[in-house]
Amino acid sequence: MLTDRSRALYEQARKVLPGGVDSPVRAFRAVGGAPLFIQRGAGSHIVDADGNEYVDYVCSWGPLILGHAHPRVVAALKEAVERGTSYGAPTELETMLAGRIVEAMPSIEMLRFVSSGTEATMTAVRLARGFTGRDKIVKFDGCYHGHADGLLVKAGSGVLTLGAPDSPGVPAATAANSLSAPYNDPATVERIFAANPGQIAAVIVEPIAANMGVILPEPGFLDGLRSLTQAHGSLLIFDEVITGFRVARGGAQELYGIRPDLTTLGKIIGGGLPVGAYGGRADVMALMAPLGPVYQAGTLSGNPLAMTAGIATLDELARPGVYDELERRAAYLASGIAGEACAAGIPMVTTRQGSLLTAFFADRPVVDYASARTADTLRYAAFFHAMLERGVYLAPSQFEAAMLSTAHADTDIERTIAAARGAFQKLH
Ligand code: KE4
Repeated sequence: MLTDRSRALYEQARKVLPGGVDSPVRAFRAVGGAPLFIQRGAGSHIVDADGNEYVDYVCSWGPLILGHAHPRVVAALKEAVERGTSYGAPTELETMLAGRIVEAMPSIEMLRFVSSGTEATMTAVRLARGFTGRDKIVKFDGCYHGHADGLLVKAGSGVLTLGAPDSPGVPAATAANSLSAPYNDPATVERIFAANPGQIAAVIVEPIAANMGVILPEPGFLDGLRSLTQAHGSLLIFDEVITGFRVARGGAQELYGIRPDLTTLGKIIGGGLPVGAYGGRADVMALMAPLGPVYQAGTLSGNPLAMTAGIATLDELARPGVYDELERRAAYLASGIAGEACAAGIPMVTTRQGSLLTAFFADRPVVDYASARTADTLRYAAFFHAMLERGVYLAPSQFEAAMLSTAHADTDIERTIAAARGAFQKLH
């Protein structure tokens, strides 16, 4: 597989961008080798700078649930860009996209758009602190909520991939207000509340963890958090930046029937353009400036092009049967890969919810950060490269999720399963 052009571009990039990338997980540090520079995407495929084509299971880390350059999204953007790119003033588009989100997630009575998931979670935490007058928050080991200071404590995704769950530069005083518990461990959360009476503003959780690989909530976990936060006058924040419109139209809160106080969104609601959102109870959102005293602002918040891409994406997702089809194809993929691993005698644990999945090179159930860390990351790295050579682009880290789009056809799944068969032979 020729990658000379990517390598040359990587050398140029490294001279001006730290690590040659604008987001660490793209640097292939966890799997070794140099990152591929991508030239274009179409449907379920991407093409790199050397012309190599791959079935893409990163999907831009989640936004592209319709695949690359979906005709409906492209047409809407082409038409919108002729009217300008940003006004710094309200547009009807924001109300239109907000209406679609509120209709899909009834717990969100009001919301505000920002430009990234990080901005959404950072602001949701500030709002919870403003609403409760309390400073402490509870998060979970291995969950990732973007790179705001207080949330880079025992975080997942890129920080976990780089083996540095806590980042330098976060003041100790800030980190001290972020208490972290093991995922799927409500008893520890209970102990944290007992030890910090009247001090916890919120619990923020990925209702399905997807930043230490995909880990499903065990029965009672999310209900337990809902009851605990209610009992202690704290807010429950569901970080659905990945799961929102991914695992169901109404996100994980629809699947599990939980009504959080605040929800954060991103990725899919922007259709591949920069968007985040936070929202929830109207009485809580009423604290946001200019209505109330809690401040948050953004030059490109509610950007008309991003709103346009989001509206086109959510409208396409509203078609009957879209999620059933995603479920069928993802189940086919997961069972196919698991079957090949079993046939090759390679221990593998596959976790999946809809079109969000992870194949752990592990020999025991993966239910939290500690068990996720038992996965054989060297074997994952070898698998990653063997799949790349066979035209399949997986997440360059064991601790990320694979995602399918509506563009992934059965032929893509069959090609991927065949590639896995060959890759597993190489792993012996
Ligand atoms: P962004 O600031 O990257 O838009 O969103 C932060 C964020 C918040 N919450 C959850 C649950 C998230 O997964 C993320 C970001 N996800 C990672 C991938 N696991 C983004 C990829 C990257 O960092 O390059």
